[in-house]
Amino acid sequence: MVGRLDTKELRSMWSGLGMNLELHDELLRSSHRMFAKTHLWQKNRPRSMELFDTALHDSHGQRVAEILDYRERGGKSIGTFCIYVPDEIAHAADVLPIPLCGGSGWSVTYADGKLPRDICPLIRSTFGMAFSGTCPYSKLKEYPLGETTCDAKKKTWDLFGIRAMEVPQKKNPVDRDLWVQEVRKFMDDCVALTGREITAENLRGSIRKCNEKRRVLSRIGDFRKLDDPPVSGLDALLVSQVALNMDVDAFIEAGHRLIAELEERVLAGESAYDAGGVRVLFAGTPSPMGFAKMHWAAETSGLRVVADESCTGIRYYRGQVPEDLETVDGMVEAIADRYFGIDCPCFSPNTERLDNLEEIIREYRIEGVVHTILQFCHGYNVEAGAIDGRLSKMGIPSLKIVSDYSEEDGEQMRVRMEAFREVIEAGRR
Ligand code: BJ8
Repeated sequence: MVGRLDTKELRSMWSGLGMNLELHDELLRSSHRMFAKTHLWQKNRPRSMELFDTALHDSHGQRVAEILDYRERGGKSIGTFCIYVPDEIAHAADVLPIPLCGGSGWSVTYADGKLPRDICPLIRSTFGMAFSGTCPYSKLKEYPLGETTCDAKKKTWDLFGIRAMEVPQKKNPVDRDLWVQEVRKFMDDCVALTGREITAENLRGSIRKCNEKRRVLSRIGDFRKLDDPPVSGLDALLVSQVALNMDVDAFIEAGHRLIAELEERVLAGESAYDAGGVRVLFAGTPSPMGFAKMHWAAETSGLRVVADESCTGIRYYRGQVPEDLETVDGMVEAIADRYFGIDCPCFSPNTERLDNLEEIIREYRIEGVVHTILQFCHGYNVEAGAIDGRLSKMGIPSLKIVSDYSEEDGEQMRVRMEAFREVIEAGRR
């Protein structure tokens, strides 16, 4: 357990990691300003959201100190960029997966010159942080591990010599076999890093822990199905964002505290929202902090974001791994199958996603869908057309917004969200 670091100690830690302190101060100022704007206007937040606010602010500070301490005690870690990397296996081998996806508009231009400007801002932002010396995790890993999802990512791994797991592009039996082999290889690589043998017992323990984390997220999601959700879409998104990097045990504990409070709020009839509002689903690319402006624009325009289907939403926690399997082999296959079920648009065809969306729309009584798409993400952008085909059969209106992590278009987005709310309200009459 690492004691809480004061400002002087944090700065000395960042210097020790070779970071550019001046630029990092700028990055922190920009993130804090953005967070205050997008989240702190909310009037009736659950008290326990403080735990997640702190975890978010700690992601470049106290969390880094925890990981440094863990590594000094002999622990190993790898950097990841996608939810296809199976946490269960990494944890069972005592390897800590650190999510490296950037999500700040501030760092995007620092990738210019090394990456084209007309590719996804998620990739530019991630590498912009590394190139500007503002990513505290640059030195905190044995290696970064990419994955063969979209073209922009694949070519970036090639350019910088980053190894990658092969995620197949189709879901036929032959693709499933390939994926199981990749997961086995990942296990061998993790074991080679730490020398810790993976036994049925430690793998089962790791499966249970990851399942519990998903159960917590799913339970928080369930509260959003209520007529008057006790937690806002903005705060539910924050919980998911934090879940990616927070220590798993600490996250589970904080999640249970939030759940207990939400139960009390439901009994007391306390909602996160004012009366009225239209229930919408956000569908599309992952939403790191730089994209929370979309939730802000919606929830300050009378829309209630009651479900997120993205990798910072239901896609991250849907599907569990059975906990009663006997052998390591059986567990590895079950883990591979759970991850193979993820419905990312990198798959062709991806009808699973349409079916999953239909189910979410029914369960959460969705009145409209907002496609939130990161600029230059062709997978999500093109797939929105297929989704709209399914939505029109269900009589559900949709709105597509393509944007990046910059702050400039926030007001313009609010105008579009307000107009969308009016369309849905008019349809109710
Ligand atoms: S499972 S969505 S985390 S790949 S937004 S970099 S796809 S151009 S992030 Fe993703 Fe895994 Fe799929 Fe989820 Fe490319 Fe699109 Fe950028 Fe993306």
